[in-house]
Amino acid sequence: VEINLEEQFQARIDADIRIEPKDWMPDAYRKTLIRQISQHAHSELVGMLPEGNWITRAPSLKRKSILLSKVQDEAGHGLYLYSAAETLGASRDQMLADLHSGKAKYSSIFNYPTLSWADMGTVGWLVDGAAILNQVPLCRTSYGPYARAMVRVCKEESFHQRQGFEIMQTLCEGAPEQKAMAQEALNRWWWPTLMMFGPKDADSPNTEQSMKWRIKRFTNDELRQKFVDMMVPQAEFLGLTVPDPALKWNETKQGYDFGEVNWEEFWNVVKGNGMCNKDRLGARVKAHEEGAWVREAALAHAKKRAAKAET
Ligand code: FAQ
Repeated sequence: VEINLEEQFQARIDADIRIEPKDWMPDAYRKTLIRQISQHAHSELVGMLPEGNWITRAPSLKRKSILLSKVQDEAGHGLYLYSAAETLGASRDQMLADLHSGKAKYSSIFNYPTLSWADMGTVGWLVDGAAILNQVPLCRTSYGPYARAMVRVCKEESFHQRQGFEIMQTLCEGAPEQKAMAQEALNRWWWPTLMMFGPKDADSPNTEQSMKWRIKRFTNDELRQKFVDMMVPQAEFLGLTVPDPALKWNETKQGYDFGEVNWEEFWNVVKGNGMCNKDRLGARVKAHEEGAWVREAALAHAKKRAAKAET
């Protein structure tokens, strides 16, 4: 019977019929989704920290209010994603406990420090650019609640990316010192952004199965290539230099050849030894603990209202 169910399940996937929470699904499909969606949710939450660092130091009121709402959007994305993971039977308390204990992963990119205002431009332009490339195909992922959450997330991400690019453009059209700041930020963020797409396909244990299940629509290397091809002309437009001496247009493949990512650095950051891993987790745990009274108050209020409704 089990084999039959599994065949039927794959046939639905192959026909591009969405899988919904109450449908039968293989345990491994459920597990993979909980893994990916919760990591994605954690990334949104931890991803608030590098930019949160600049809210009090934004160069103008306008820049401050834009940055503030961008960071709030990221909190919202985290909440949609935790809800999507809950439809698979994961508990939010457990997911958060796994993040706080260091057991759960989140994107390597958020373990790098944001050292100058130009980093706000670069994070918006490059990091959100990478996020969009990865997430637009996820609007067609096979699991319904994840796909639907991605639609709104992608709309907000494209606004984020535009605002990042606009910061870069302003810096690049400004004083030589401003342009130098933009270049310096690009130099630090370029390679870590390429790492966001994950290990090379040959070293990616999850890609093959996730492609069969249409959780992923493109492989890590395919998305990384698309990203380089999209970003190089934008860097040229800004008058910035991508810090990769191996970067070269390849006429045959109609795309750029580029250098090798430092995979040792990538795994080191994933394992928890990046520049900011300890700071980031520390800040999340502190925020969670300091927010305990809000959760308690909300619960007490809900109980009171339920009791009132009974009488
Ligand atoms: N960092 O076999 P694969 C954002 C792990 S965007 C840390 O290739 P998979 C928006 C991977 O989990 C960022 N770990 O895995 C924003 C796996 O470990 P596991 C978040 C990484 O899942 C912007 C192992 O390596 N976006 O937050 C990374 O098939 C600005 C082997 O890898 C998403 O999460 C990494 N970079 O492919 C917010 C998108 N890469 O679990 C604020 C959804 C890989 O077996 C400011 N996720 N690992 O122990 C995905 O598309 C996929 O999960 C990939 C990885 C592509 C990330």
